Amino acid sequence: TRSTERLSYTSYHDWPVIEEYIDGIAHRYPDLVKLVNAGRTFEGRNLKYLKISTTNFEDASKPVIVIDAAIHAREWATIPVATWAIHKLVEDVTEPDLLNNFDWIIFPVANPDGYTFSLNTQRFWRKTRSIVSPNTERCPGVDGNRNYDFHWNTVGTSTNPCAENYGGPKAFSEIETRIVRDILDEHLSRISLYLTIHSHGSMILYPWGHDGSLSHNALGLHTVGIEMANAIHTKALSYFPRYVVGNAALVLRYAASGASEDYAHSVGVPLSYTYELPGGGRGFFLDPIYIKQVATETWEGIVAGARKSEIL
Ligand code: ING
Ligand code: ZN
Repeated sequence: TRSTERLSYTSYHDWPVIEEYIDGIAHRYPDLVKLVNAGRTFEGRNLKYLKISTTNFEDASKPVIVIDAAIHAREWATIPVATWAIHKLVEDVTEPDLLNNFDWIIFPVANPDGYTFSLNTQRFWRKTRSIVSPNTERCPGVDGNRNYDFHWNTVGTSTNPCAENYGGPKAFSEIETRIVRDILDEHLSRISLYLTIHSHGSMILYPWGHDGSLSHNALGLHTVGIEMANAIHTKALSYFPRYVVGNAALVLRYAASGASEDYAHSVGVPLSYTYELPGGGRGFFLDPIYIKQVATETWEGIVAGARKSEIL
């Protein structure tokens, strides 16, 4: 049964509830939203994303903004940020220019197997749940943010399947990352902004994360990053720390390769960022009382990033 309900922002929802919401949105707004069933996870869940367009997405007439969330299982707060973006583009349109001037691809739960395992079994689970060869049965899963094919398996990543940052047996071993790769590939010429939503740390990070060097578009990346952070701050709680904007490796003080943000930029997306949401003092356990706050303030950042991406 498809839900006609809006999603609540006072608690975390499990994957079936979010899946029903995604299906329901596509069903209720067929002129605006197209559901893409892009594949199945190792454990058999459907990997679903939404294409949102006021015209025909396939006309390829507008810039595209791509957002993914929850590639890391334990980063629960990233999911309501993605579903709130859907809500603001479809159910409660207060910024019509964002809908009229852009096409959107939103992939709200990139790793539903891992998310489900984190909800039910092991709160701090980060990876997917795939068993990539018989010898990894003891330690399933690959770190989706080390699995992209850009300087894959070189730094800040592990070849040990039991490690949290295991990069996988090869680049793009995971269906979850191949789907994002294929989205980028299919729409590359018109993707103006790519955001991968993580938690936590109140940071907006940009390439290159694998070595701390700056890209040809560093000035644009930094300028738009600051604009997004400033926009978030117009709605943020004074209790939350200010966002820090900068190169991923420099801000984090560790380099890591195979991340989606670096990959997207390497293939030609001009503006590519990792958002590290606020933890509200409790890290991955962002208190449910702050879900709505984080969802709404982060939306301001997305709005600012989209508008700036059009100008640059
Ligand atoms: N943080 C990211 C991680 O995968 C990151 C940070 C972004 C590293 C971009 C490298 C490049 O470690 C979280 N919270 O997962
Ligand atoms: Zn993460």
